[in-house]
Amino acid sequence: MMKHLLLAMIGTFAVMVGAQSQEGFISLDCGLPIEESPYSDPSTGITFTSDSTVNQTGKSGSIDKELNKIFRKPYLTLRYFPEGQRNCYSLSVKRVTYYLISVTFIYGNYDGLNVFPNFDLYLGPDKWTTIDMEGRQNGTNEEIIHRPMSNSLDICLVKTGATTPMISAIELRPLRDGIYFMRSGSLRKSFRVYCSNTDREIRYIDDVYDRVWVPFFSPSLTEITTSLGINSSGTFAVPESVLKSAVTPANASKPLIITWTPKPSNAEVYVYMHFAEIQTLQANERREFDVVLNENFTWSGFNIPKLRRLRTLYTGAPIKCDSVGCKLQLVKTPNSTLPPLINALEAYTLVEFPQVETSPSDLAAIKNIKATYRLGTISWQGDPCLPQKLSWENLRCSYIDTFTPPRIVSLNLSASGLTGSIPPIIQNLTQIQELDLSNNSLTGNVPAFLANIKSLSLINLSWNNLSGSVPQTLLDRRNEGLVLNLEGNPDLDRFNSFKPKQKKGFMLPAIASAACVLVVVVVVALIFVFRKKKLPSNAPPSMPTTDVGHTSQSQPSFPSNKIKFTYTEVQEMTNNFGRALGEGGFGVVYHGCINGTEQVAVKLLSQSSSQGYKHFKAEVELLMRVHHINLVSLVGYCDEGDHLALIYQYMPNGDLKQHVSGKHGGVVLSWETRLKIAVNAALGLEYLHTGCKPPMVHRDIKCTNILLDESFQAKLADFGLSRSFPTGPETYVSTVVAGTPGYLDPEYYHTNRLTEKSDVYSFGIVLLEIMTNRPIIEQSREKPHIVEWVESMIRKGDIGNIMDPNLHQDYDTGSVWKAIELAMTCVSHMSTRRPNMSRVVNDLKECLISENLKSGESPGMDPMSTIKFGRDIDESDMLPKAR
Ligand SMILES: *[C@@H]1O[C@H](CO)[C@@H](O)[C@H](O)[C@H]1NC(C)=O
Ligand SMILES: *[C@@H]1O[C@H](CO)[C@@H](O)[C@H](O)[C@H]1NC(C)=O
Ligand SMILES: *[C@@H]1O[C@H](CO)[C@@H](O)[C@H](O)[C@H]1NC(C)=O
Ligand SMILES: *[C@@H]1O[C@H](CO)[C@@H](O)[C@H](O)[C@H]1NC(C)=O
Ligand SMILES: *[C@@H]1O[C@H](CO)[C@@H](O)[C@H](O)[C@H]1NC(C)=O
Ligand SMILES: *[C@@H]1O[C@H](CO)[C@@H](O)[C@H](O)[C@H]1NC(C)=O
Ligand SMILES: *[C@@H]1O[C@H](CO)[C@@H](O)[C@H](O)[C@H]1NC(C)=O
Ligand SMILES: *[C@@H]1O[C@H](CO)[C@@H](O)[C@H](O)[C@H]1NC(C)=O
Ligand SMILES: *[C@@H]1O[C@H](CO)[C@@H](O)[C@H](O)[C@H]1NC(C)=O
Ligand SMILES: CC(=O)N[C@H]1CO[C@H](CO)[C@@H](O)[C@@H]1O
Repeated sequence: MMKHLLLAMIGTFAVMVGAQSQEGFISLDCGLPIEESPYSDPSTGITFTSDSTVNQTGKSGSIDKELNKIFRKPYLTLRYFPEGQRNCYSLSVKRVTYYLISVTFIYGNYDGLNVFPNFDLYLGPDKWTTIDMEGRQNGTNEEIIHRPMSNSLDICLVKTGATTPMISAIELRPLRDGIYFMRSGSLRKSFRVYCSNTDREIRYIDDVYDRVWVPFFSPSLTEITTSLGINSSGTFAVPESVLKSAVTPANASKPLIITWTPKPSNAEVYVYMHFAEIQTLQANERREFDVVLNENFTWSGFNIPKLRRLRTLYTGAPIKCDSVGCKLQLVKTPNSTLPPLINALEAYTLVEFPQVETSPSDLAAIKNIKATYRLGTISWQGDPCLPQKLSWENLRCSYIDTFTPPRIVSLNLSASGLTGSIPPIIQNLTQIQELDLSNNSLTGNVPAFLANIKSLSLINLSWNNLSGSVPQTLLDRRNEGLVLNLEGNPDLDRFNSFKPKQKKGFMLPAIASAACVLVVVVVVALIFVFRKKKLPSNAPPSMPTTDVGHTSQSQPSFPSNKIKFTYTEVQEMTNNFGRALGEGGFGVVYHGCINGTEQVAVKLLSQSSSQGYKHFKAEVELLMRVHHINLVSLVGYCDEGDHLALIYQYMPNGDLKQHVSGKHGGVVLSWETRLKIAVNAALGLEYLHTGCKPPMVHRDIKCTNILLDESFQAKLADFGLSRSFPTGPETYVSTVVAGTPGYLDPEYYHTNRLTEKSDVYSFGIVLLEIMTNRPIIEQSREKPHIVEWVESMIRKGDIGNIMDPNLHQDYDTGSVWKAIELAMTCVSHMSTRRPNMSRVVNDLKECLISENLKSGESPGMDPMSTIKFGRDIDESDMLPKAR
């Protein structure tokens, strides 16, 4: 019964061509001479352009003339890449949009060698698949549903052996959000078929997304067709022509079985089954069957409505098939008078692309440098740092983990024939440590901005034609250990001449981290002070934890007295604790005033309990170390006997929770304001995770810990549970799981393994909360936890019901949809599938942009304006269940 499904590239029927828009389509005919571009593909009406319109390397070729009759026009020419290991197409795309990406390879003995190529295909920094064309006379095709995370998408061919990589066509089609919903990852197509005993392939213009539907039939099946219309409206937008035929088992009492082997066999499989009753049933007739997929997914007593209307059943949770393969069985129930039926079927496997691309600012800068100097280096294609083994020549990158963008730390353009002046764009490489531009023909001054790149420890400008004087600021940097080589520049002013420093091998770490070390020293000293004071009392000794700072070679220095207050001063500033603002973790918070003007919030620790003291210490430590506009700042503290108090800047607008729930003045925050607050909070968290060394985890992100100042600028508060976490391969294992129920990362709960991804999870919950304004856990709900509840609503197609009714639908659906998707990705069960905070910040900004554009958009331009997901599935009880 199994049928291997190869994309039929031959003998396609002509499709009527309409003037329907191909908006967002990218259709590249590789190797097509530029003068023949663009043209309209006779078989589909799709406009193809030559790949010369996007910049790339390689040479063009044509398949054997003998084969010209069999293949479609876009596949007659190709581009091959005899030079370099990696060659890329860099395509402009809309970020965070789902694309159907299809690449086609037809060898056609273009080189007369009759050797089928074998190479790797990459999508951005990650490997997509291996293209092995051995024996593929009819060529091969790969298709994936993928969401690019930046505005540029690299499709790269990587030479892995003796053969030369080649490609015939690249096609990208933007999809409406919500058709193929994934919390993370991309869907690689196994097959997409419609059940019909023909050889006609259906695609654009029948399918507005240009999905290619190939016919599927077998002698063990019976085909039924209809000439009547079918209502195929709904999320999946399956073309009516696809639904006009269906199959049933040839022997009506046997089940209908479809099997296939996913690649790899242990891949997570996603299946979409499309059903429409196309026979006219009598009153006493009934078609009902069980849908079973490898025993993991079962839908019992499925019946298609008698109306000719599309119904789609899909695997909500991924399924794994066993080594034998996937087996879909449609089994007639005893009550059914008719055999099972199916019209169309799609199967995908999940591919994870976990690697985060090189930092966008570094990427923009290096691309600019490449263009400025017209660097033709063949290796300078695709992502500069990734994959590591293919990183660009002449530069080095730093890598932390797969979800932290790599940074460029060294650029060596020695003897690269550079002319002109040193471009200011170098400043944008903010983490560069070594810059070697020696032995070129650079002219002009030595720019002063080089002194501002704090990370630089080596600058080699020797053997150029630089002139003028050397900026004093740059010369001064040598005192900090900067190695500066300027020899061999005859016109360089010798007035403030430099002496090449002999001090070799001494290099200070970047200033930023030096400052951090200093602060850590201060903190260590502070802890020391606290300990000394606390130990004699009966408070349990709370040892300074080793996970905060470990360097202390210099003299301990004490925090400035300005921030230390006496208990009497605290009493005074709070008017003897006259006005309580609320209860925070481990203590009551009072309103206060310093010098009669500066308003403050004073947290008085209830008891000198071990927990309270630990909390106090952790918070002081953190707030002394870190400063960021989106973190609440510490004005001072009091540590006098048993009196412990923390004094913060006052946040007049209270916490986010009050605002979302309308308990703060009853004013409903608009969706735009909520998004802005989310962006601010995300920036604060991003700073803790990446801007601070060692990185910190907040551990208690929730709406009540996001405070708002007078202009609704959000700041994170309550760092009592915060911890720094190691960046190495080992993760911090905490003995006590702390945090707030509902917000707590389930993975952390089970493993006690602390990473910044736990904060990402909690942040996802915050996002859901500000969208829905519903309790995180509500036992009376069918799905008590908010994540499951939202998921069930998405499946029901009920976006309106997800959002806070107080918003009165005054929001851009596209913006909301992106935010929901982002939140759901943040709350992925597996921490590796959650985005990092930099990505969260970017995505939220994206949501904000589309929300801001809301008023200005023209109707029909917004692909999401009519979104209703899962509309084919009427009832929630239609949801597939995993068994
Ligand atoms: C190529 O396609 C033709 C026509 O469909 C078919 O007869 C032939 O078997 C195919 N060749 C291979 C190697 O699949
Ligand atoms: C198709 O079904 C949808 C409901 O799913 C309905 O709104 C629409 O009017 C129907 N179209 C036709 C032509 O019957
Ligand atoms: C149909 O299947 C049933 C059950 O497997 C079998 O008894 C019957 O002989 C089959 N009929 C035909 C025509 O093959
Ligand atoms: C699915 O079922 C197969 C047996 O058919 C089992 O081996 C496999 O572990 C199951 N996978 C999941 C994800 O439930
Ligand atoms: C099957 O039909 C019988 C009798 O009509 C009925 O009692 C029973 O509930 C039906 N079963 C299902 C699953 O619909
Ligand atoms: C370089 O950095 C500046 C300031 O951050 C920014 O405005 C500019 O757009 C950047 N240039 C490029 C090419 O990214
Ligand atoms: C840069 O490359 C040249 C040769 O390619 C090498 O001699 C030089 O040491 C390199 N510079 C640095 C800073 O590594
Ligand atoms: C400079 O580069 C040239 C080749 O471009 C090389 O022959 C020469 O030795 C280099 N000089 C120095 C000082 O590295
Ligand atoms: C600077 O470049 C020159 C020429 O390439 C080289 O001879 C010299 O060793 C380099 N100096 C340093 C400090 O890398
Ligand atoms: C479209 C585009 O960017 N084309 C450029 C490709 O690169 C050559 C030089 O290698 C330029 O001349 C083209 O303008």
